[in-house]
Amino acid sequence: MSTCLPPGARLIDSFVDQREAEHLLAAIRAGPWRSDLKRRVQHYGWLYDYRARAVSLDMDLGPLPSWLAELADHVGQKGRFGVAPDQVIVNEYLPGQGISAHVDCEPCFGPVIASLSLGGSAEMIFAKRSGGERKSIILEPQSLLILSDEARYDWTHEIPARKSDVIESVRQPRTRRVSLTFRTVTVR
Ligand SMILES: O=C(O)CCC(=O)C(=O)O
Repeated sequence: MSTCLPPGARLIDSFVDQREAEHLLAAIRAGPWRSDLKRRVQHYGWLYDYRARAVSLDMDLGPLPSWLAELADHVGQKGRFGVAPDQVIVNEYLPGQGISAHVDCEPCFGPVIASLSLGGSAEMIFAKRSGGERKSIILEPQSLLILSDEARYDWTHEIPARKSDVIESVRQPRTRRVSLTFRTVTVR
């Protein structure tokens, strides 16, 4: 498996600094966790129905909270979203937890998706939907991953449910990782 990003993906290191990361983690700590998946999640802006793979008008949760709104605008600009993200899902991954291979709901969300990593690092694996080519990267804390074009639509992404990853040839135990995924809802 080659270690790099699929076409249309970008990784921005140190997108937030340590102070902002701590501020975000503190706000998330006090946020409304949902436990309907194997991992805990928080939904902001719009609720996403994982089972139906849908967002509908009655799932509008209102504007993003103030601690997220400015960050979402910044992500939207850096990620060239066109229309600023108005939905954020916070995922908490304890060691051993991951997210299965998927492409984010195509009719629900716009053409750019971005994910900010906080806390621990984890390997993300990309697989091309036709042909099965695979690539992988380590998502470092405070980095922002942006998926557009081919990376958004033609490749799945996955975080294997593992307790450790091999990083620079050394097996390293995972620690708690929290991610914020930014999307623009297209249901109107
Ligand atoms: O944790 C991440 O960085 C990715 C999250 C993700 O793929 C998702 O919420 O659909």
